[in-house]
Amino acid sequence: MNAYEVNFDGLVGPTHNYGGLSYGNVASQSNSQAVSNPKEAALQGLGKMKALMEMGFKQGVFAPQERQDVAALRSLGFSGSDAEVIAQAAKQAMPLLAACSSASSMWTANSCTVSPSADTADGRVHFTAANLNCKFHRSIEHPTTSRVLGAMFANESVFAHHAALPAVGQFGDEGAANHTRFCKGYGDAGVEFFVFGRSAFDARFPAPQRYPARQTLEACQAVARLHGLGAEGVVYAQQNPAVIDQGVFHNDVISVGNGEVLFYHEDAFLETDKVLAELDGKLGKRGGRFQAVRVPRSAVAVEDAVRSYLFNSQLLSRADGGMLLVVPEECRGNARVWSYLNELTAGQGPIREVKVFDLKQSMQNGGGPACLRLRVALKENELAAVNQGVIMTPDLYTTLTAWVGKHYRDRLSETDLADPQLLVECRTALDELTQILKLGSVYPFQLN
Ligand code: SUG
Repeated sequence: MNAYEVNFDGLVGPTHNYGGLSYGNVASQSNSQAVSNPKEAALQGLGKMKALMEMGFKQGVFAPQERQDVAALRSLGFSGSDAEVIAQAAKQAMPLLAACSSASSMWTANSCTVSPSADTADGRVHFTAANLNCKFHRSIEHPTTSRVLGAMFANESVFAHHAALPAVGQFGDEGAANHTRFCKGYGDAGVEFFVFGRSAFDARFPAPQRYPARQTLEACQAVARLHGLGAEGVVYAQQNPAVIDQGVFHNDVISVGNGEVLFYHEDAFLETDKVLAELDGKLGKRGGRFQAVRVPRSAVAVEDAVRSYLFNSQLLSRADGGMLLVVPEECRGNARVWSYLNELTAGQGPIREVKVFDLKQSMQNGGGPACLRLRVALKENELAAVNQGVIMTPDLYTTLTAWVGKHYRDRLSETDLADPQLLVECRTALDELTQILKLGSVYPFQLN
């Protein structure tokens, strides 16, 4: 049976702004308080989805969340009407209002971890929503994420959904941003690669000194158990704490994998040789030939990787067997990275082509091409079971572009987050979106 990788990209929500909310994420911190352009952000994301669809890749859309999150503000003690809640928060605790206004659900690589059916004990595609427990503004995403995932992948005979892990730092889970799957073909049993930043229960593992390690070993192990993955199909690796301290807050900022290929920076992991040997051995037993493309620090320093987001790229299999790397414009803007990429594609390796996209609005919050997409490997019958309302088509692209044009602002500053009209605009837009994407009622609000 044919199988495909489908990329479900987050549609940027109407409140996209620069809140400076993510300590340890260099871009988020350095663009704090800048004025954002939500309309441009959404159109940049849609532009990438359309381009990939036109290149023949299967593309889906992942709906944004309602923000400002009035229910979260109420849980923190603000009260009255929705407008009063927002006004009180703006007056007394602007950082909380900013956190409850973030459009961060756009980075769907953090929505959940997915195990394709060929890897799982019960032969279903498994999803575990990520608790995103390290940052308050992200920790409020998972209940709605679970509802949206349930509406996209609704058929219980082929899809299994797990709630987020317990919401404590010991089970800190950032979803697919720290998870890669290697396989010969998308429908074959693969090797799932879980990368963690620290262990919560075993002091023998080192931890970063400066910035938080968001993903724990124990979270990775719990997800593997929930998904029914056998030990022969799983490899765990620790991220190098030194790179976390340089701003590599997720593993997808320092490596990306697809098919039989891992594209990684030489400083990405601890015990790299051992990790690569295990991947090679386990993929070999599943009929694959593991290929590691190592980027030396002499060619690209970690700092350049963090600035350009070279590794936060999408590594895609073309029909001819070669691979395409989808990178952000910032890679072309970095002379060392760009010259490395030119050498890479001129060589004999598996990566043959580079395509550049302008995703500046998202990039300024630390979200590149790979953050914006959730990969789901699906067999033909599973793809047919997906809610077809979320599959990108030329018509859907046209509809969504018009929807953004109608509902989104082209300028949002911190003071605008205090505007109760923003909430009305967001609810009106999302109400229409649930009909466009055929999602049913996935949002907590009710329009009167
Ligand atoms: O969690 N930025 C996100 C970026 C997520 C990137 N995702 C992956 N690497 N897969 C984060 O740090 C910044 C929001 C703000 O500052 O307004 C933010 O949440």
